[in-house]
Amino acid sequence: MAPRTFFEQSSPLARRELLRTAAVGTVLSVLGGSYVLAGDDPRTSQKRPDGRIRLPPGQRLISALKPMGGEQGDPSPSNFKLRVHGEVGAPFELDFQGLLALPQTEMALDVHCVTSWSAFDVVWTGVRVALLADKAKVKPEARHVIFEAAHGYTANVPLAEALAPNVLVAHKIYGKPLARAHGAPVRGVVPDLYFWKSAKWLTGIRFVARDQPGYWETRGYHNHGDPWLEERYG
Ligand SMILES: Nc1nc2c(c(=O)[nH]1)N[C@H]1C(S)=C(S)[C@@H](COP(=O)(O)O)O[C@H]1N2
Ligand SMILES: [Mo]
Repeated sequence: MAPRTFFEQSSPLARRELLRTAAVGTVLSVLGGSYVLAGDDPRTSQKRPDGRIRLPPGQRLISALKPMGGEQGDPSPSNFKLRVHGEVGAPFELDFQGLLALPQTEMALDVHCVTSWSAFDVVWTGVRVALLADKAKVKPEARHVIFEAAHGYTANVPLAEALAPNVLVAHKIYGKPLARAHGAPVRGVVPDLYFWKSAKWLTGIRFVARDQPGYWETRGYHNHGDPWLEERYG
């Protein structure tokens, strides 16, 4: 028999007591039956390859990205230009066709918004920032990457973290072009930092020697933004 939820048959007081004492994913034995805590998704307590628990502390899982706003850029692929520049030996510019002509990566990645929602297995398609860095011949002086977006929005990421294989310049989500609200035509995706680091309406990738706190980092948010360390506020 499939386990029923404890909530289907418990009083509000019992629920409260239970929630106070039971951890996420707890399987309960009640009157001989077995019950899984309602609202829990077993994926939240999985271990990642890096050993961390999949759902960072203080986050709750939702089923899809929430559009979080921001000053939108031009969504038209034909007007798109991406500058790859800064501390590099071979700066270049890509138009949308140029981006598509590079080797593409498709990955299911979890994202974590500082407002406390997370979404699992969001499928992105795009080009690795590491590949753009190689192509631009990043100089040894470079230590940080500034993701540049429409209307002056920026987000800073340490170089080593920006070169991780799951950091993308993405143009598709679940195999379809990005919606305008989610950054069309192209956005950054930096899944292991809070989602404000994933700049929508991307216009540039700039490699810099000295760190340069970006839009939210200069407005009270943490300079780094690691969800597992709850680096929410600066
Ligand atoms: N250009 C730009 N990028 C941005 C933002 C923004 O305001 N402007 N907001 C950030 C924040 S705070 C979050 S949580 C995510 C939200 O992305 P979504 O709207 O696709 O969920 O985008 C990030 N990227
Ligand atoms: Mo956010």
